[in-house]
Amino acid sequence: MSVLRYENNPVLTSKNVPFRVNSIFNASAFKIKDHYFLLCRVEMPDGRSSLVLARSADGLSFQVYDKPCLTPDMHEQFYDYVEWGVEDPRVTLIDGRYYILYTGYSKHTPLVMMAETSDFETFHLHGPITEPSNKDAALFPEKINGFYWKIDRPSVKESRGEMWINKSPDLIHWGGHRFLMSGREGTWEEAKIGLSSQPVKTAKGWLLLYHGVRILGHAPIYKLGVMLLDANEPWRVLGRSAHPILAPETSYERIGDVNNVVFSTGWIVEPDGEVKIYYSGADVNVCLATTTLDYLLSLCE
Ligand code: M1P
Repeated sequence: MSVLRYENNPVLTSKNVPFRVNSIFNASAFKIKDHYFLLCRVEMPDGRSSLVLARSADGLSFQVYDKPCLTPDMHEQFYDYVEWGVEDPRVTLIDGRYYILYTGYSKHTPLVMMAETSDFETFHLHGPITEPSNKDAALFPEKINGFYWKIDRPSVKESRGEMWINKSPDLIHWGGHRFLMSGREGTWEEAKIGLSSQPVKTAKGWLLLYHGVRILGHAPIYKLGVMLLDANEPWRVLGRSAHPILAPETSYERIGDVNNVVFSTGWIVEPDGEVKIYYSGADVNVCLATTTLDYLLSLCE
């Protein structure tokens, strides 16, 4: 087994969006009943990003909604922190409600915002839940040791790129910050790493997708890896893939707004153990690759 690209990739491009955008990419993925949903980042003509939903009956063919559901202008008292866009959503279902962690981009540099919804029509906006600079964040889907847990990536501009983990009694107040993982020197992930998709509970621990970056010449190459955290002590890394599980190879991953990027913010684990990884190529589309939970876990041994 390996990770297989869907033959009809990309599943979404700007041509599938029923309003004017520069691009659609970096989609979080989840299922409601038997329907598949992607919460996608759309870069609007002015260069600022918003979030829009897309829906599918089979996880392959998606219909994009006719307008964004979350925009910078909807943020009212938090506008200062999202003035330049809302980006890269990661959705986690906790106790029947959807919590979206996303990047708020502004003159303050990126930080992590949180919104809560049950229907993706009305949102309770919690505002920033980290200080700047921070991004690449997602919540765990359940309490562990009596606390909610979050992974994020504090970074001062581009000079740091490590994943950290922290906990909260109420999803608002965060503490207990711990270093989680950095990129391995001299490898595909040496420049920086960050969480890709929300943690998934398995019999062996918490499985996570992450991205690693290496700079070749002056340009970054983004690839995907997997890692496994202890079920009860999620700050303990049990294993990680030695090699990337997906790297830019095809023209739709090699050429775009940012060349040589595969970047994911969402995956779905099916009841039979199939894993659908939704990812973006070159920051201009949404693509699909499939694999199995067993294969990804075997890479973390
Ligand atoms: O261009 C690839 C990605 O670069 C950034 O991600 P990170 O800060 O983790 O390196 C983000 O701008 C992301 O949106 C983009 O896809």
